[in-house]
Amino acid sequence: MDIYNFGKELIVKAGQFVETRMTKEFKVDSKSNPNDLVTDVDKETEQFLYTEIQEKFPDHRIIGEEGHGESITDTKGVIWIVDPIDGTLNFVHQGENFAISIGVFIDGEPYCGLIYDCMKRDLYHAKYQQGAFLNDQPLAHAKNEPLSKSLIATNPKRILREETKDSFFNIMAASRSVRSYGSAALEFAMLAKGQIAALLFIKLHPWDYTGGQIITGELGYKTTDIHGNALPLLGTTSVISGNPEIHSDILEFFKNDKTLHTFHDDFHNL
Ligand code: 2AM
Ligand code: CA
Repeated sequence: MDIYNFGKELIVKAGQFVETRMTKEFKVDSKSNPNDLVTDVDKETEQFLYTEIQEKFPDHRIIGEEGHGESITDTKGVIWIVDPIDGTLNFVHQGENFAISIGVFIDGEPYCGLIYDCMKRDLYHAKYQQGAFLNDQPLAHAKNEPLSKSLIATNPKRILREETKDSFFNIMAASRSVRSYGSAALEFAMLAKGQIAALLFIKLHPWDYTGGQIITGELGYKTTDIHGNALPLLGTTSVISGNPEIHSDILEFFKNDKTLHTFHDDFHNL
């Protein structure tokens, strides 16, 4: 079985694991701050993914949100970038609206992207240059719409800091309206379905965006950082994703925003 088909089966199995495990008691801890949560289910699901991938493909490497692959510093060979639960706050507070996210890269080049909304049993998947699908249905190509006619998604709490709030306010004011769903992976899934036209994040990790970037990339959506640069596979970055027209509209807003650029580059230690 090839990596893509193995990945599709694996992510659904991991979803079944989450669904079963969440019905039993689990511990909730905080990480970088009291609102940055991790549960036993996040850790056990990452371990499940890790063990299954290692068993099938011993030479593949795995980077996960909950600690796997922390020492990886190059992108040679096959790398699986996994988020066992994207939207942990939704998982804890709502018991839904979270997803498992996987991006697979070969020598740093995209190979396939997978996002599984296990509570809805919706699998979003794409193999590089072979189209993107929701379950068995092909997803439609991106339509160009300007910011003024678009719904955009962002995380209000993260952009409300002093250094970024004005820049993001200007974009929000220029859009039709703003949504926030609490899972970057599911917001990429909504972009893939054409339900929102753009996503804006000041800071994400590769496990939050690689699956979604590959899937939406197949449909003609563009994803870069606020400068218009390609996103890294290691480290943190800002993320602007959308149809080509809105992506360029948003970068235009940021172009001469020196305050934002300075804050951003310090924030990501560039
Ligand atoms: P997570 O649930 O896997 O942690 C919410 O807007 C999105 O931001 C989610 O995809 C969430 O991923 C991510 N997120 C949560 N905490 C974060 C942090 N400290 N830094 C960057 N992204 C974060
Ligand atoms: Ca996570």
